[in-house]
Order: sequence, then C-alpha cells, then structure tokens
Amino acid sequence: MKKTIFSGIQPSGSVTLGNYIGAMKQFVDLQHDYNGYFCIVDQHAITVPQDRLELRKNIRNLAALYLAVGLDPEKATLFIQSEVPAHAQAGWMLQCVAYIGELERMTQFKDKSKGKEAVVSGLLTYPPLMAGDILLYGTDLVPVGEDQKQHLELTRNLAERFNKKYNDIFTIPEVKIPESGARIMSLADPLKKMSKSDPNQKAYITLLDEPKQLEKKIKSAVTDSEGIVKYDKENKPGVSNLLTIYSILGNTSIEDLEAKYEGKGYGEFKSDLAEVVIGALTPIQERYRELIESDELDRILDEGAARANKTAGKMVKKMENAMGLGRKRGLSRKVCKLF
Ligand code: ATP
Ligand code: LTN
Repeated sequence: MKKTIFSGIQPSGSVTLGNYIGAMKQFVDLQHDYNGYFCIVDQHAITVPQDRLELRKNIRNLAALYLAVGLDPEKATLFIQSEVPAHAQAGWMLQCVAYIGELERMTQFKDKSKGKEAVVSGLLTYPPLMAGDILLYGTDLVPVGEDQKQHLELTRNLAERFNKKYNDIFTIPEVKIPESGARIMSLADPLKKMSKSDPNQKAYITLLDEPKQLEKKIKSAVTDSEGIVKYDKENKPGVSNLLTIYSILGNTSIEDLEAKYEGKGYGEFKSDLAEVVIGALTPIQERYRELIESDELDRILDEGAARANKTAGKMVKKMENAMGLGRKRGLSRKVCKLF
C-alpha cells in the first residue's frame, strides 16, 4: 500500500516563489508515489487579521494554483480545511495534550506575536491544529520548507504523548525538507525568509506576477557591491539566494552558473534570471487562468472535501473513543455516517 503525505499552505496572501520552491514543487514530485492530501489551511490563516473578501479570494487562488503547478486531482486529494470539521475537532483535543510552555517556545509564535499588544490565543494554539491536520490522515511524510521543522517536531511529540497516554492510534510522521531551496530569502532583505505576508511587495515574487513586475523585482533585488556572481551564504546572502532560485528553476547547478557568469556583473545575471523565472511561471499562469473561474475547480474541491471528511471523520472518532468523549454506542454510528 502507498504511504501517505500531507501538507498545507495558508491562504494568507499571494502564493510566493518561496512557497513554490520550498513546498509545492515537492508535492508535485511526490504525488505519484504517495497517497497525497493537500490542504488550504484557512483556519490557520485567521490566526492573524484577514479581510473576509480577500481571504475568500486567496482561498480560491491557492486552490487554482495547487492544480496549476501540476497537482493531479485523480492522484491527490485537494481540499479546504474549514470544509472538514474534523480538523477543528482534532485541534481541540490536541490542545488538551499540548503544554503552554512548549507552544510559547515556537519561533513562529514568537515572531508573529512580537511587539503586539493583544495576541489572539489562536496564534499560540496554532501548532496543535497543524498537528491535527497531519495526524488525522495517518500521515507518514510531511513535505514542507525549513521554517516548519519545529512545528513538525512538536507534532511528533504530541502524537507520541497521545499514543502513550490514551491509545496507540497515531502514525508518527517524518518531515521532508528539500535539499535545495528549503528557505528562499526575501529580495529586499536576504537575511529574512521570503514571506507572502511581508508588507513590502518588493520582498517577494508571487506565482501570478506579470513578466514586467518579475523583471522589475529581480532587477531591484538586494545584492552587494562586489559584482561577483558567487555562492557564499554568509557573506553574499542576496546573490546566493538568486543563485539558488536560478539553479532550481533553470535546472542548472550552482557551479555551472558561477562559471557562466565569471567576470560578468550582476546586470546580465539578473536579466537572465528574470527570463528563467518568467519561463517557469508562464505555463503556471496560463493553467491558473483556465481554472480560476471554472466549475471544474469547485468540483475538485467538493470531491476533495468528501474524501477528506471520510478519512478524517474516522480518525476523530478514534480520538474521541481513546479520550472517552461522547457515548460508546448509539449516536456514534450515525455521527460517523455524517462525515
Ligand atoms: P505567512 O507569511 O503568511 O506566514 P508563508 O509565505 O510563510 O506565509 P505558509 O503558508 O506559512 O507560507 O507556508 C506554506 C509552505 O511554504 C510551508 O511548507 C513553508 O515551509 C513553505 N515556505 C514558506 N515560505 C518559504 C520560503 N521562503 N522558502 C521555502 N519554503 C517556504
Ligand atoms: N504551519 C504551516 C501551514 C500548515 C501545514 C499544516 C503544513 C498548516 N497545517 C500541515 C504542513 C502540514 C505554515 O505556516 N507554513
């Protein structure tokens, strides 16, 4: 039997090149060998303020982009988290297993709550919800970018704790981080992660940027004054980040790129990189345009939600039984049927 992979992306803005290289590209490669579940984690997105109309738009855009980059709905299950109630249910049960101290140690919580006067409790309890996402499907492997490593470690701990304390029902998932491109950096500040919720639009490339915008953003990417195209993460973080992007999207090794641009300045390097990025994104954008207004997209999401509800509903029942929630008989069969 095929093993299971699960991953999620927040509809918290426009999908970036970082999301694509760090996460989505892996999903497409892995979907042939695994039973894949890919989720639009809208309940995670509301841990920070969202405009309701923007959120709705971002959910649909993200769904279309999952497919446009090459996810095959015949092979993988694509669905929206809030359409599968088991996620919130599992998230609650796992909150009752997680310690406040371990949640406060999460770097994403520290970063996102820094300097804020009022911090919503969902920002703190985000990781047990994420653990629920993963554990509901008996997930073996979770492909993510490097920033999610700590959340995955916590997921494993929560699963082990639950298994020991209640009943041995969860598979302990492994994390899969790409060898190259696990942390694409901001174009405006190459010491920071490229992030879709960065207030500075020049900091990130989105999968839907027009060719002109792409060219402009790449040309204005922060580098250094040395003028040497060389990979050196410590001393040349900007150039190294651009080399990583070029090497992955252009299918060329970094050594070959260094040789190609030896003795040449950043101008030529950046304009070639813009061409490579435009070449990689154009077919994705074309497919996206076909999908975004289509009924096909709704049909795929409906089917995805039905499949996910079936699997996740069974696991929620197992969790409730393990913890002693509800009644042992009667309602349970009916409730199972609902999912
Ligand atoms: P936000 O800024 O709203 O927190 P984000 O851009 O960091 O969002 P997520 O939805 O949190 O994106 O992440 C989706 C997936 O993309 C995760 O697997 C994450 O590790 C990966 N990812 C996000 N940013 C990058 C990046 N800069 N480089 C590589 N992978 C990334
Ligand atoms: N926390 C992740 C998004 C996310 C996720 C998941 C990733 C939510 N649930 C389950 C993998 C598996 C993020 O911020 N990138």
